Amino acid sequence: MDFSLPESSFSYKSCPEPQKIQQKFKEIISTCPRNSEWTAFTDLFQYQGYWYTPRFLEGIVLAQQQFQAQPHDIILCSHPKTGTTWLKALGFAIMNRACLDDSRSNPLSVTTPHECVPYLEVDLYQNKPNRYPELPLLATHLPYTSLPESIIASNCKLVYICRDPKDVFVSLWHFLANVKSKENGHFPLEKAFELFCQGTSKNGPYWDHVLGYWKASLKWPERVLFLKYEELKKDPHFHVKRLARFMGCPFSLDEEREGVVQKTIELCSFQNLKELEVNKTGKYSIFSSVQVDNKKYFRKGEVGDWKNCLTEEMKERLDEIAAHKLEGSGFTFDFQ
Ligand code: PAP
Repeated sequence: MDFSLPESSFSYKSCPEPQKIQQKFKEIISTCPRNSEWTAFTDLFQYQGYWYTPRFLEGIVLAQQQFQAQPHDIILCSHPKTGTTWLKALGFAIMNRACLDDSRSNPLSVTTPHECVPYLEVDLYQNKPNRYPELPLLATHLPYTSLPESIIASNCKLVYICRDPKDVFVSLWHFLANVKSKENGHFPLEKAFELFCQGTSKNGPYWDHVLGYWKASLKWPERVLFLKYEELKKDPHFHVKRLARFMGCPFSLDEEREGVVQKTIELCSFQNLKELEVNKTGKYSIFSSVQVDNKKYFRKGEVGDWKNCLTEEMKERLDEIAAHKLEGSGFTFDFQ
């Protein structure tokens, strides 16, 4: 596969009526519920039951209006901080395993996983085509019920990853912690926790996000693969093979014998990715004016790090909320 990024290879329809979409976005943002307590850059806006920053919301409206999924597309879906970066790396490595041996030209060694697999809502919004033309992988933080209609209609495959809510919250809080709040102070853990519990956090409520994909995976198991971060950590060999099979590119017996599964796991491991120069010093442009240090996507990569941040009371509360919200669904988190 040619790993050079073409200037304009996007498979999205070019936007025929930008003003109409801009108008729709303005209408939505002027009428939807608004919350001023969430930290950092801006208020959050509630759209179709979930909370977003205005920039993401604009990208979502664009994606919903414009995105044309292809039947062979594979969309990597997740709530923020549940293992997106890892899943992007694994998806990319599995699909391109025949050409990843040369570490100098291997994209996963020289670019961050976020550049290997673009975000649907972010990249559409940015209008900066950066999709590998032969690679059917895209990622999104959108909840199942807000996915563009063409994704559902095209029958393309979805892979979802979820994680213990306590670790999701702690990861999210650390990510935001050194971003200044509107009052120019840090975002207090207790305040962030309260909002996360209420579901008023970026892309929240988290449990609704999980439930949407969980139900879809029960209904259409051949179309929606549901993964848990904790299970992937515990038995990467099993789940990486499962992922490859689901994506339509199973590992052959020869590949298994030659250790290709293990190599893929090691290439995408937290330790390997974290130590790469690009992930230690590089930056990822979420939007043209917002750059994030790549190293912020590689903090600890552990199961149960919440124990270093949350009190027993906070643990009980979050576990209880999650158990209550998921009651009757047949789904449980792997609580640690
Ligand atoms: P995003 O939604 O902003 O892209 P996402 O990748 O979903 O973030 O989550 C980041 C978390 O995944 C971080 O967790 P932590 O804060 O608890 O440490 C990050 O360390 C972890 N992570 C990143 N890459 C990997 C990996 N290869 N293996 C395991 N965990 C990883």
